[in-house]
Amino acid sequence: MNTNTSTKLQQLFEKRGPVKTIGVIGMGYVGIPAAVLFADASEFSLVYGFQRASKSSGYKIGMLNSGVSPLKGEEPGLEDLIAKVVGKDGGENSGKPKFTCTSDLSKIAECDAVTLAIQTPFENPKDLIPNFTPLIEGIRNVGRYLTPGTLVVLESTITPGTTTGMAREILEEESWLVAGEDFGLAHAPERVMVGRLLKNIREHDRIVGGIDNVSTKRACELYGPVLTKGELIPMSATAAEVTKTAENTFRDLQIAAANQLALYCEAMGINFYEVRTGVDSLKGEGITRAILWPGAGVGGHCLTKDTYHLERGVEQLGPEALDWPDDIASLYVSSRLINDFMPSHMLHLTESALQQAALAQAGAGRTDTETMTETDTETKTQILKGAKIALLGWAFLNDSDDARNTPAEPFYQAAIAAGAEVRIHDPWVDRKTAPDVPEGADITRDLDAVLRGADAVVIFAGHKEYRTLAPAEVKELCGCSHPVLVDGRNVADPDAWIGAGYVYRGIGRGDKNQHPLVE
Ligand code: SAJ
Repeated sequence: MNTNTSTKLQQLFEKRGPVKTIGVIGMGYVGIPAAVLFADASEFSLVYGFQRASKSSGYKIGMLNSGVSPLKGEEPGLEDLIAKVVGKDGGENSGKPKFTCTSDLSKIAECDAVTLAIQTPFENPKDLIPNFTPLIEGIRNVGRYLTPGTLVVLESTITPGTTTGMAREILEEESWLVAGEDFGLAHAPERVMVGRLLKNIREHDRIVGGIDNVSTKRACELYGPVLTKGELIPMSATAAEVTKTAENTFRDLQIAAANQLALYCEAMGINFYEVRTGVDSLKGEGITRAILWPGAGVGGHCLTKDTYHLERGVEQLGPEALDWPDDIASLYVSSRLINDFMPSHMLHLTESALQQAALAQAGAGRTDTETMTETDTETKTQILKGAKIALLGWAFLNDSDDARNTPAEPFYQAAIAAGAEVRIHDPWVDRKTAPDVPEGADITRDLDAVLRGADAVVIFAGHKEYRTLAPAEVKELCGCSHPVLVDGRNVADPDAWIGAGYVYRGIGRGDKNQHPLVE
Protein backbone atom coordinates (compact mmCIF):
# COMPACT_ATOMS: atom_id res chain seq x y z
CA MET A 1 0.00 0.00 0.00
CA ASN A 2 1.36 3.45 -0.94
CA THR A 3 1.79 5.34 2.35
CA ASN A 4 2.04 8.71 0.54
CA THR A 5 -1.48 8.44 -0.84
CA SER A 6 -2.72 7.35 2.57
CA THR A 7 -1.08 10.44 4.11
CA LYS A 8 -2.82 12.70 1.59
CA LEU A 9 -6.15 10.96 2.15
CA GLN A 10 -5.66 11.00 5.90
CA GLN A 11 -5.06 14.75 5.75
CA LEU A 12 -8.23 15.24 3.72
CA PHE A 13 -10.24 13.24 6.29
CA GLU A 14 -8.70 15.21 9.16
CA LYS A 15 -9.44 18.51 7.40
CA ARG A 16 -13.04 17.44 6.86
CA GLY A 17 -13.39 16.21 10.47
CA PRO A 18 -15.53 13.29 11.65
CA VAL A 19 -18.28 11.96 9.39
CA LYS A 20 -21.41 14.05 9.97
CA THR A 21 -23.50 13.89 6.78
CA ILE A 22 -24.16 10.51 5.18
CA GLY A 23 -25.78 9.52 1.88
CA VAL A 24 -27.36 6.07 1.32
CA ILE A 25 -28.08 5.12 -2.29
CA GLY A 26 -30.94 2.69 -2.80
CA MET A 27 -33.99 2.71 -0.51
CA GLY A 28 -34.51 -1.04 -0.41
CA TYR A 29 -34.53 -3.61 2.40
CA VAL A 30 -30.82 -2.95 2.95
CA GLY A 31 -30.60 0.83 2.43
CA ILE A 32 -33.62 1.89 4.49
CA PRO A 33 -32.59 0.26 7.81
CA ALA A 34 -28.96 1.29 7.23
CA ALA A 35 -29.98 4.93 6.65
CA VAL A 36 -32.29 5.22 9.68
CA LEU A 37 -29.76 3.56 11.97
CA PHE A 38 -27.10 6.06 10.84
CA ALA A 39 -29.65 8.86 11.41
CA ASP A 40 -30.45 7.61 14.90
CA ALA A 41 -26.78 7.67 15.95
CA SER A 42 -25.86 10.85 17.85
CA GLU A 43 -22.48 10.93 16.08
CA PHE A 44 -24.12 11.89 12.79
CA SER A 45 -26.17 14.99 11.99
CA LEU A 46 -27.98 14.26 8.72
CA VAL A 47 -28.65 11.28 6.45
CA TYR A 48 -29.93 11.53 2.89
CA GLY A 49 -31.69 8.46 1.49
CA PHE A 50 -31.37 8.60 -2.30
CA GLN A 51 -34.21 7.06 -4.28
CA ARG A 52 -34.97 7.41 -7.99
CA ALA A 53 -38.31 9.16 -8.58
CA SER A 54 -39.24 6.34 -10.95
CA LYS A 55 -42.75 5.07 -11.66
CA SER A 56 -41.99 1.74 -10.05
CA SER A 57 -40.36 2.91 -6.84
CA GLY A 58 -40.58 6.69 -6.56
CA TYR A 59 -43.51 6.24 -4.13
CA LYS A 60 -40.99 5.33 -1.45
CA ILE A 61 -39.80 8.95 -1.18
CA GLY A 62 -43.14 10.27 0.04
CA MET A 63 -43.75 7.28 2.32
CA LEU A 64 -40.36 7.54 4.02
CA ASN A 65 -40.55 11.32 4.48
CA SER A 66 -43.94 10.88 6.13
CA GLY A 67 -42.48 8.31 8.49
CA VAL A 68 -43.96 5.20 6.84
CA SER A 69 -41.98 2.13 5.77
CA PRO A 70 -42.43 1.07 2.13
CA LEU A 71 -41.10 -2.44 2.93
CA LYS A 72 -43.47 -5.45 2.95
CA GLY A 73 -43.75 -7.73 5.93
CA GLU A 74 -43.03 -7.30 9.61
CA GLU A 75 -39.79 -5.46 10.46
CA PRO A 76 -39.69 -4.99 14.26
CA GLY A 77 -38.89 -1.39 15.25
CA LEU A 78 -38.36 -0.09 11.72
CA GLU A 79 -41.53 1.95 11.26
CA ASP A 80 -41.08 3.66 14.66
CA LEU A 81 -37.46 4.44 13.91
CA ILE A 82 -38.33 5.93 10.51
CA ALA A 83 -40.99 8.15 12.14
CA LYS A 84 -38.48 9.18 14.80
CA VAL A 85 -35.63 10.18 12.48
CA VAL A 86 -37.89 12.04 10.03
CA GLY A 87 -39.33 13.92 13.01
CA LYS A 88 -42.89 12.60 12.61
CA ASP A 89 -43.18 11.10 16.07
CA GLY A 90 -43.36 14.39 17.96
CA GLY A 91 -39.97 13.63 19.46
CA GLU A 92 -36.58 15.32 19.51
CA ASN A 93 -36.22 15.46 15.71
CA SER A 94 -39.61 17.06 15.08
CA GLY A 95 -38.13 20.44 14.21
CA LYS A 96 -35.17 19.19 12.27
CA PRO A 97 -35.32 15.70 10.69
CA LYS A 98 -32.14 13.67 10.84
CA PHE A 99 -33.19 11.62 7.82
CA THR A 100 -34.71 12.77 4.56
CA CYS A 101 -35.38 10.82 1.38
CA THR A 102 -34.71 12.57 -1.92
CA SER A 103 -34.15 11.97 -5.63
CA ASP A 104 -31.84 15.00 -5.83
CA LEU A 105 -28.46 13.34 -6.40
CA SER A 106 -26.60 16.65 -6.19
CA LYS A 107 -26.93 16.34 -2.39
CA ILE A 108 -24.25 13.64 -2.62
CA ALA A 109 -21.79 16.54 -2.79
CA GLU A 110 -22.78 17.46 0.79
CA CYS A 111 -21.99 14.00 2.16
CA ASP A 112 -18.90 12.96 4.12
CA ALA A 113 -19.71 9.31 3.42
CA VAL A 114 -21.88 7.61 0.81
CA THR A 115 -22.99 3.97 0.94
CA LEU A 116 -24.52 1.99 -1.91
CA ALA A 117 -26.99 -0.81 -1.17
CA ILE A 118 -28.18 -1.80 -4.63
CA GLN A 119 -29.08 -5.40 -5.45
CA THR A 120 -27.21 -7.40 -8.10
CA PRO A 121 -29.90 -9.98 -9.03
CA PHE A 122 -29.53 -12.57 -11.79
CA GLU A 123 -30.86 -11.16 -15.05
CA ASN A 124 -31.93 -14.70 -15.83
CA PRO A 125 -31.38 -17.34 -13.10
CA LYS A 126 -30.59 -19.86 -15.82
CA ASP A 127 -27.39 -18.12 -16.93
CA LEU A 128 -26.18 -17.20 -13.44
CA ILE A 129 -24.86 -13.81 -14.59
CA PRO A 130 -25.71 -11.02 -12.16
CA ASN A 131 -27.18 -7.80 -13.45
CA PHE A 132 -24.73 -5.11 -12.34
CA THR A 133 -26.47 -2.34 -14.30
CA PRO A 134 -28.37 -0.77 -11.40
CA LEU A 135 -25.24 -0.86 -9.20
CA ILE A 136 -23.07 0.62 -11.97
CA GLU A 137 -25.61 3.42 -12.43
CA GLY A 138 -25.49 4.11 -8.71
CA ILE A 139 -21.68 4.17 -8.64
CA ARG A 140 -21.65 6.48 -11.66
CA ASN A 141 -24.07 8.86 -9.94
CA VAL A 142 -21.89 8.97 -6.84
CA GLY A 143 -18.83 9.66 -9.01
CA ARG A 144 -20.56 12.60 -10.66
CA TYR A 145 -21.03 14.40 -7.33
CA LEU A 146 -18.00 13.08 -5.45
CA THR A 147 -15.88 15.64 -3.56
CA PRO A 148 -12.36 15.26 -2.10
CA GLY A 149 -12.35 13.76 1.40
CA THR A 150 -15.49 11.67 0.92
CA LEU A 151 -15.70 7.97 1.81
CA VAL A 152 -17.58 5.66 -0.59
CA VAL A 153 -18.76 2.24 0.67
CA LEU A 154 -20.31 -0.59 -1.36
CA GLU A 155 -22.74 -2.75 0.69
CA SER A 156 -24.16 -4.86 -2.15
CA THR A 157 -22.95 -8.44 -2.56
CA ILE A 158 -20.43 -8.24 -5.41
CA THR A 159 -17.91 -10.37 -7.26
CA PRO A 160 -14.54 -10.27 -5.50
CA GLY A 161 -12.35 -7.66 -7.19
CA THR A 162 -15.23 -5.27 -7.94
CA THR A 163 -14.37 -2.64 -5.32
CA THR A 164 -10.70 -2.27 -6.33
CA GLY A 165 -11.63 -2.84 -10.00
CA MET A 166 -14.83 -1.69 -11.69
CA ALA A 167 -16.11 0.48 -8.82
CA ARG A 168 -12.81 2.30 -8.40
CA GLU A 169 -12.49 2.86 -12.17
CA ILE A 170 -15.99 4.28 -12.55
CA LEU A 171 -15.66 6.59 -9.53
CA GLU A 172 -12.32 7.92 -10.77
CA GLU A 173 -13.60 8.30 -14.33
CA GLU A 174 -16.67 10.27 -13.27
CA SER A 175 -15.02 12.41 -10.58
CA TRP A 176 -11.54 12.92 -11.99
CA LEU A 177 -10.43 12.17 -8.43
CA VAL A 178 -8.09 9.36 -7.35
CA ALA A 179 -9.23 6.60 -5.00
CA GLY A 180 -6.99 6.26 -1.97
CA GLU A 181 -5.68 9.79 -2.49
CA ASP A 182 -8.69 12.09 -2.90
CA PHE A 183 -11.45 9.82 -1.62
CA GLY A 184 -11.75 6.68 0.46
CA LEU A 185 -13.28 3.47 -0.90
CA ALA A 186 -14.42 0.35 1.00
CA HIS A 187 -16.71 -2.68 0.92
CA ALA A 188 -18.89 -3.43 3.96
CA PRO A 189 -21.21 -6.27 2.90
CA GLU A 190 -24.75 -6.32 4.25
CA ARG A 191 -25.74 -9.37 6.28
CA VAL A 192 -29.41 -8.60 6.78
CA MET A 193 -32.30 -11.03 6.63
CA VAL A 194 -35.85 -10.00 5.95
CA GLY A 195 -37.81 -9.83 9.20
CA ARG A 196 -34.71 -8.99 11.27
CA LEU A 197 -33.23 -6.00 9.41
CA LEU A 198 -32.48 -3.64 12.34
CA LYS A 199 -31.39 -6.48 14.64
CA ASN A 200 -29.01 -7.93 12.04
CA ILE A 201 -27.30 -4.57 11.35
CA ARG A 202 -26.93 -3.78 15.06
CA GLU A 203 -25.92 -7.25 16.24
CA HIS A 204 -24.03 -9.04 13.45
CA ASP A 205 -20.29 -8.42 13.33
CA ARG A 206 -19.56 -5.97 10.50
CA ILE A 207 -16.93 -6.81 7.92
CA VAL A 208 -15.26 -3.56 6.82
CA GLY A 209 -12.75 -3.73 3.96
CA GLY A 210 -10.99 -0.64 2.56
CA ILE A 211 -8.81 -0.37 -0.54
CA ASP A 212 -6.19 0.91 1.91
CA ASN A 213 -5.81 1.22 5.68
CA VAL A 214 -6.96 4.84 5.77
CA SER A 215 -10.21 3.93 3.97
CA THR A 216 -10.72 0.95 6.29
CA LYS A 217 -10.24 3.15 9.36
CA ARG A 218 -12.69 5.76 8.05
CA ALA A 219 -15.25 3.06 7.29
CA CYS A 220 -14.89 1.75 10.86
CA GLU A 221 -15.71 5.26 12.10
CA LEU A 222 -18.85 5.14 9.94
CA TYR A 223 -20.17 1.73 11.04
CA GLY A 224 -19.02 1.64 14.66
CA PRO A 225 -21.82 3.88 16.04
CA VAL A 226 -24.67 1.70 14.73
CA LEU A 227 -23.34 -1.57 16.24
CA THR A 228 -24.69 -2.77 19.58
CA LYS A 229 -23.58 -6.40 20.05
CA GLY A 230 -21.75 -6.54 16.71
CA GLU A 231 -18.00 -6.01 16.44
CA LEU A 232 -16.09 -4.36 13.60
CA ILE A 233 -13.90 -6.78 11.60
CA PRO A 234 -11.48 -4.71 9.48
CA MET A 235 -9.74 -6.25 6.44
CA SER A 236 -8.93 -5.46 2.81
CA ALA A 237 -11.73 -4.70 0.32
CA THR A 238 -11.21 -7.92 -1.64
CA ALA A 239 -11.05 -9.98 1.54
CA ALA A 240 -14.39 -8.42 2.53
CA GLU A 241 -15.91 -9.36 -0.85
CA VAL A 242 -14.64 -12.93 -0.50
CA THR A 243 -15.88 -13.14 3.11
CA LYS A 244 -19.42 -12.22 2.09
CA THR A 245 -19.62 -14.59 -0.87
CA ALA A 246 -17.81 -17.37 1.02
CA GLU A 247 -20.10 -17.26 4.05
CA ASN A 248 -23.02 -18.12 1.78
CA THR A 249 -20.98 -20.51 -0.34
CA PHE A 250 -20.10 -22.46 2.80
CA ARG A 251 -23.73 -22.60 3.91
CA ASP A 252 -24.73 -23.90 0.46
CA LEU A 253 -21.89 -26.45 0.69
CA GLN A 254 -23.10 -27.67 4.09
CA ILE A 255 -26.65 -28.05 2.78
CA ALA A 256 -25.35 -29.95 -0.25
CA ALA A 257 -23.40 -32.28 2.03
CA ALA A 258 -26.63 -33.02 3.92
CA ASN A 259 -28.54 -33.52 0.67
CA GLN A 260 -25.91 -35.92 -0.70
CA LEU A 261 -25.92 -37.93 2.52
CA ALA A 262 -29.74 -38.01 2.43
CA LEU A 263 -29.63 -39.46 -1.10
CA TYR A 264 -27.13 -42.09 0.09
CA CYS A 265 -29.39 -42.96 3.03
CA GLU A 266 -32.38 -43.37 0.70
CA ALA A 267 -30.31 -45.67 -1.53
CA MET A 268 -29.14 -47.67 1.47
CA GLY A 269 -32.60 -47.94 3.00
CA ILE A 270 -31.76 -46.08 6.19
CA ASN A 271 -33.04 -43.00 7.99
CA PHE A 272 -30.89 -39.90 7.37
CA TYR A 273 -32.20 -38.28 10.58
CA GLU A 274 -30.84 -41.11 12.72
CA VAL A 275 -27.48 -40.73 11.01
CA ARG A 276 -27.63 -36.98 11.50
CA THR A 277 -28.24 -37.39 15.22
CA GLY A 278 -25.31 -39.74 15.35
CA VAL A 279 -22.93 -37.47 13.43
CA ASP A 280 -24.07 -34.43 15.41
CA SER A 281 -23.33 -36.23 18.68
CA LEU A 282 -19.60 -35.93 18.10
CA LYS A 283 -18.90 -32.80 20.13
CA GLY A 284 -16.03 -31.55 22.21
CA GLU A 285 -13.10 -29.18 22.12
CA GLY A 286 -12.68 -27.92 18.62
CA ILE A 287 -14.73 -30.77 17.15
CA THR A 288 -17.39 -29.43 14.81
CA ARG A 289 -19.76 -31.24 12.50
CA ALA A 290 -22.07 -28.57 11.14
CA ILE A 291 -24.44 -31.09 9.61
CA LEU A 292 -27.41 -29.20 8.29
CA TRP A 293 -30.73 -30.44 6.89
CA PRO A 294 -31.58 -32.05 3.53
CA GLY A 295 -34.62 -30.84 1.68
CA ALA A 296 -36.51 -30.26 -1.53
CA GLY A 297 -33.89 -27.77 -2.69
CA VAL A 298 -32.23 -24.41 -1.99
CA GLY A 299 -33.87 -21.12 -2.95
CA GLY A 300 -33.46 -17.47 -2.11
CA HIS A 301 -31.29 -14.72 -3.55
CA CYS A 302 -28.22 -15.35 -1.41
CA LEU A 303 -27.17 -18.98 -1.60
CA THR A 304 -28.27 -19.43 -5.21
CA LYS A 305 -25.92 -16.72 -6.49
CA ASP A 306 -23.10 -15.98 -4.08
CA THR A 307 -21.15 -19.12 -5.01
CA TYR A 308 -21.05 -17.92 -8.61
CA HIS A 309 -19.85 -14.48 -7.47
CA LEU A 310 -16.96 -16.21 -5.67
CA GLU A 311 -16.18 -18.43 -8.67
CA ARG A 312 -16.17 -15.42 -11.01
CA GLY A 313 -13.80 -13.63 -8.66
CA VAL A 314 -11.22 -16.36 -9.24
CA GLU A 315 -12.01 -17.02 -12.92
CA GLN A 316 -11.44 -13.42 -13.90
CA LEU A 317 -7.83 -13.72 -12.68
CA GLY A 318 -7.13 -16.03 -15.63
CA PRO A 319 -6.21 -19.74 -15.82
CA GLU A 320 -2.67 -19.26 -14.53
CA ALA A 321 -3.73 -17.68 -11.22
CA LEU A 322 -5.28 -20.74 -9.54
CA ASP A 323 -3.47 -23.97 -8.74
CA TRP A 324 -6.24 -26.59 -8.90
CA PRO A 325 -6.27 -30.35 -9.60
CA ASP A 326 -6.89 -31.24 -13.26
CA ASP A 327 -10.41 -32.36 -14.25
CA ILE A 328 -11.81 -31.75 -10.80
CA ALA A 329 -14.87 -29.46 -10.74
CA SER A 330 -15.15 -26.75 -8.10
CA LEU A 331 -16.46 -28.25 -4.87
CA TYR A 332 -18.62 -25.15 -4.51
CA VAL A 333 -20.17 -25.39 -7.97
CA SER A 334 -20.75 -29.12 -7.42
CA SER A 335 -22.58 -28.21 -4.22
CA ARG A 336 -24.79 -25.79 -6.14
CA LEU A 337 -25.56 -28.56 -8.69
CA ILE A 338 -26.40 -31.07 -5.94
CA ASN A 339 -28.80 -28.59 -4.32
CA ASP A 340 -30.32 -27.78 -7.71
CA PHE A 341 -30.83 -31.53 -8.29
CA MET A 342 -33.15 -31.88 -5.30
CA PRO A 343 -36.33 -30.68 -7.10
CA SER A 344 -35.62 -33.38 -9.72
CA HIS A 345 -35.21 -35.90 -6.95
CA MET A 346 -38.57 -34.81 -5.57
CA LEU A 347 -40.06 -35.55 -8.99
CA HIS A 348 -38.38 -38.97 -9.09
CA LEU A 349 -39.85 -39.74 -5.65
CA THR A 350 -43.27 -38.62 -6.89
CA GLU A 351 -43.00 -40.84 -9.99
CA SER A 352 -41.92 -43.84 -7.94
CA ALA A 353 -44.80 -43.40 -5.51
CA LEU A 354 -47.40 -42.88 -8.24
CA GLN A 355 -46.13 -46.05 -9.93
CA GLN A 356 -46.53 -48.01 -6.70
CA ALA A 357 -50.04 -46.61 -6.26
CA ALA A 358 -50.90 -47.52 -9.87
CA LEU A 359 -49.61 -51.06 -9.43
CA ALA A 360 -51.70 -51.44 -6.29
CA GLN A 361 -54.68 -49.93 -8.10
CA ALA A 362 -54.20 -52.36 -10.98
CA GLY A 363 -54.36 -55.13 -8.38
CA ALA A 364 -51.02 -56.35 -9.65
CA GLY A 365 -50.56 -57.56 -6.13
CA ARG A 366 -47.06 -56.14 -5.97
CA THR A 367 -46.85 -53.88 -2.91
CA ASP A 368 -43.37 -52.59 -3.33
CA THR A 369 -41.29 -51.23 -6.17
CA GLU A 370 -38.62 -53.95 -5.75
CA THR A 371 -40.27 -56.22 -8.25
CA MET A 372 -40.95 -53.57 -10.89
CA THR A 373 -39.92 -54.74 -14.36
CA GLU A 374 -38.47 -52.84 -17.33
CA THR A 375 -42.00 -52.33 -18.65
CA ASP A 376 -43.03 -50.89 -15.32
CA THR A 377 -40.08 -48.50 -15.53
CA GLU A 378 -41.26 -47.34 -18.93
CA THR A 379 -44.73 -46.86 -17.43
CA LYS A 380 -43.02 -45.04 -14.58
CA THR A 381 -41.79 -42.25 -16.83
CA GLN A 382 -45.32 -41.82 -18.27
CA ILE A 383 -46.90 -42.13 -14.87
CA LEU A 384 -46.93 -38.35 -14.47
CA LYS A 385 -49.10 -37.89 -17.55
CA GLY A 386 -52.50 -36.80 -16.33
CA ALA A 387 -51.49 -37.14 -12.67
CA LYS A 388 -53.02 -34.50 -10.37
CA ILE A 389 -50.33 -33.08 -8.07
CA ALA A 390 -50.99 -30.82 -5.07
CA LEU A 391 -47.81 -28.79 -4.59
CA LEU A 392 -47.71 -27.44 -1.04
CA GLY A 393 -45.39 -24.48 -0.42
CA TRP A 394 -44.12 -22.09 -3.11
CA ALA A 395 -41.95 -19.97 -0.75
CA PHE A 396 -38.27 -20.95 -0.54
CA LEU A 397 -38.28 -20.63 3.26
CA ASN A 398 -40.55 -22.09 5.93
CA ASP A 399 -43.29 -19.71 7.14
CA SER A 400 -42.20 -16.95 4.75
CA ASP A 401 -43.70 -15.24 1.71
CA ASP A 402 -40.27 -15.00 0.04
CA ALA A 403 -40.36 -17.00 -3.19
CA ARG A 404 -37.19 -15.77 -4.88
CA ASN A 405 -35.54 -18.60 -6.85
CA THR A 406 -37.86 -21.12 -5.18
CA PRO A 407 -36.93 -24.79 -5.80
CA ALA A 408 -40.65 -25.47 -6.28
CA GLU A 409 -40.46 -23.74 -9.67
CA PRO A 410 -38.22 -26.28 -11.50
CA PHE A 411 -40.29 -29.10 -9.99
CA TYR A 412 -43.47 -27.44 -11.27
CA GLN A 413 -42.02 -26.92 -14.76
CA ALA A 414 -40.79 -30.53 -15.02
CA ALA A 415 -44.09 -31.97 -13.77
CA ILE A 416 -46.09 -29.88 -16.24
CA ALA A 417 -43.72 -30.86 -19.05
CA ALA A 418 -44.35 -34.52 -18.17
CA GLY A 419 -48.09 -33.95 -18.56
CA ALA A 420 -49.11 -33.63 -14.93
CA GLU A 421 -51.70 -31.17 -13.66
CA VAL A 422 -50.21 -29.18 -10.75
CA ARG A 423 -52.13 -27.00 -8.32
CA ILE A 424 -50.10 -24.85 -5.92
CA HIS A 425 -50.93 -23.89 -2.34
CA ASP A 426 -49.06 -21.41 -0.19
CA PRO A 427 -50.49 -19.61 2.86
CA TRP A 428 -47.95 -16.80 2.60
CA VAL A 429 -47.03 -16.16 -1.03
CA ASP A 430 -49.15 -13.71 -2.99
CA ARG A 431 -49.29 -14.75 -6.65
CA LYS A 432 -49.56 -11.12 -7.73
CA THR A 433 -46.28 -10.05 -6.13
CA ALA A 434 -44.29 -13.30 -6.18
CA PRO A 435 -41.36 -13.15 -8.68
CA ASP A 436 -41.14 -15.43 -11.75
CA VAL A 437 -44.30 -17.48 -11.17
CA PRO A 438 -44.66 -19.56 -14.37
CA GLU A 439 -47.34 -18.56 -16.85
CA GLY A 440 -50.53 -20.45 -16.12
CA ALA A 441 -49.51 -21.33 -12.57
CA ASP A 442 -51.89 -20.18 -9.88
CA ILE A 443 -51.04 -20.01 -6.17
CA THR A 444 -54.02 -20.27 -3.88
CA ARG A 445 -54.62 -20.10 -0.14
CA ASP A 446 -57.49 -22.61 -0.50
CA LEU A 447 -55.80 -25.83 0.65
CA ASP A 448 -58.92 -28.00 0.26
CA ALA A 449 -59.26 -26.92 -3.36
CA VAL A 450 -55.66 -27.89 -4.08
CA LEU A 451 -55.99 -31.25 -2.29
CA ARG A 452 -59.37 -32.15 -3.80
CA GLY A 453 -58.92 -34.99 -6.29
CA ALA A 454 -55.13 -35.01 -5.97
CA ASP A 455 -53.26 -38.22 -6.75
CA ALA A 456 -50.10 -36.89 -5.06
CA VAL A 457 -49.47 -34.35 -2.30
CA VAL A 458 -45.92 -32.93 -2.54
CA ILE A 459 -44.57 -30.76 0.30
CA PHE A 460 -41.91 -28.24 -0.82
CA ALA A 461 -41.92 -25.73 2.08
CA GLY A 462 -42.09 -26.59 5.75
CA HIS A 463 -44.85 -24.09 6.53
CA LYS A 464 -46.40 -24.74 9.92
CA GLU A 465 -49.78 -25.42 8.30
CA TYR A 466 -48.35 -28.58 6.75
CA ARG A 467 -47.04 -29.99 10.02
CA THR A 468 -50.58 -30.55 11.30
CA LEU A 469 -52.19 -32.00 8.17
CA ALA A 470 -54.47 -34.93 9.11
CA PRO A 471 -53.84 -37.95 6.81
CA ALA A 472 -57.47 -39.15 6.99
CA GLU A 473 -58.90 -35.71 6.14
CA VAL A 474 -56.45 -35.21 3.28
CA LYS A 475 -57.25 -38.69 1.97
CA GLU A 476 -60.94 -37.84 2.02
CA LEU A 477 -60.22 -34.81 -0.13
CA CYS A 478 -57.93 -36.73 -2.48
CA GLY A 479 -60.72 -39.26 -2.91
CA CYS A 480 -58.53 -42.23 -3.84
CA SER A 481 -57.55 -45.37 -1.95
CA HIS A 482 -53.79 -44.82 -2.02
CA PRO A 483 -52.86 -41.17 -2.37
CA VAL A 484 -49.17 -40.29 -2.55
CA LEU A 485 -47.39 -38.11 -0.02
CA VAL A 486 -43.89 -36.80 -0.84
CA ASP A 487 -42.33 -34.92 2.08
CA GLY A 488 -39.57 -32.51 1.02
CA ARG A 489 -39.08 -30.89 4.44
CA ASN A 490 -39.46 -33.69 6.98
CA VAL A 491 -42.70 -32.27 8.36
CA ALA A 492 -44.84 -35.42 8.14
CA ASP A 493 -44.75 -38.53 10.35
CA PRO A 494 -44.19 -41.39 7.85
CA ASP A 495 -45.99 -44.02 9.96
CA ALA A 496 -49.14 -41.90 10.32
CA TRP A 497 -49.43 -41.46 6.55
CA ILE A 498 -48.42 -45.01 5.63
CA GLY A 499 -50.88 -46.30 8.24
CA ALA A 500 -53.64 -44.28 6.56
CA GLY A 501 -52.96 -46.07 3.27
CA TYR A 502 -50.69 -43.53 1.56
CA VAL A 503 -47.75 -44.27 -0.62
CA TYR A 504 -45.10 -42.31 1.28
CA ARG A 505 -41.76 -40.93 0.12
CA GLY A 506 -39.56 -38.62 2.13
CA ILE A 507 -36.19 -36.97 1.54
CA GLY A 508 -33.62 -39.02 3.46
CA ARG A 509 -36.16 -41.63 4.59
CA GLY A 510 -34.62 -44.73 3.03
CA ASP A 511 -36.07 -46.67 5.97
CA LYS A 512 -39.64 -45.86 4.86
CA ASN A 513 -39.52 -45.21 1.12
CA GLN A 514 -39.90 -48.87 0.15
CA HIS A 515 -42.78 -49.54 2.53
CA PRO A 516 -45.53 -52.04 1.72
CA LEU A 517 -48.97 -50.54 1.16
CA VAL A 518 -51.53 -50.62 3.95
CA GLU A 519 -54.94 -51.45 2.51
N1 SAJ B 1 -32.03 -24.95 3.50
C1 SAJ B 1 -31.90 -26.33 3.50
N2 SAJ B 1 -31.29 -26.94 4.56
C2 SAJ B 1 -30.80 -26.21 5.61
C3 SAJ B 1 -30.92 -24.80 5.58
C4 SAJ B 1 -31.55 -24.19 4.53
O1 SAJ B 1 -32.34 -27.01 2.58
O2 SAJ B 1 -30.26 -26.81 6.54
C5 SAJ B 1 -32.67 -24.30 2.36
C6 SAJ B 1 -33.88 -23.50 2.73
O3 SAJ B 1 -35.04 -24.30 2.63
C7 SAJ B 1 -33.90 -22.39 1.68
C8 SAJ B 1 -32.42 -22.19 1.36
O4 SAJ B 1 -31.74 -23.35 1.83
O5 SAJ B 1 -34.56 -22.83 0.51
C9 SAJ B 1 -31.78 -20.95 1.97
O6 SAJ B 1 -32.08 -20.97 3.34
P1 SAJ B 1 -31.31 -19.97 4.37
O7 SAJ B 1 -31.76 -20.37 5.73
O8 SAJ B 1 -29.87 -19.96 4.08
O9 SAJ B 1 -31.96 -18.54 4.09
P2 SAJ B 1 -31.45 -17.36 3.18
O10 SAJ B 1 -31.28 -17.76 1.77
O11 SAJ B 1 -32.35 -16.22 3.49
O12 SAJ B 1 -29.97 -17.05 3.75
C10 SAJ B 1 -29.76 -15.91 4.54
C11 SAJ B 1 -28.30 -15.54 4.40
N3 SAJ B 1 -28.12 -14.27 5.02
C12 SAJ B 1 -27.49 -13.28 4.31
O13 SAJ B 1 -27.05 -13.43 3.20
C13 SAJ B 1 -27.38 -11.98 5.00
C14 SAJ B 1 -27.42 -16.57 5.07
O14 SAJ B 1 -26.07 -16.06 5.12
C15 SAJ B 1 -27.87 -16.85 6.48
O15 SAJ B 1 -27.06 -17.88 7.03
C16 SAJ B 1 -29.33 -17.32 6.44
O16 SAJ B 1 -30.11 -16.24 5.89
C17 SAJ B 1 -29.82 -17.62 7.84
O17 SAJ B 1 -29.06 -18.29 8.56
O18 SAJ B 1 -30.98 -17.24 8.13
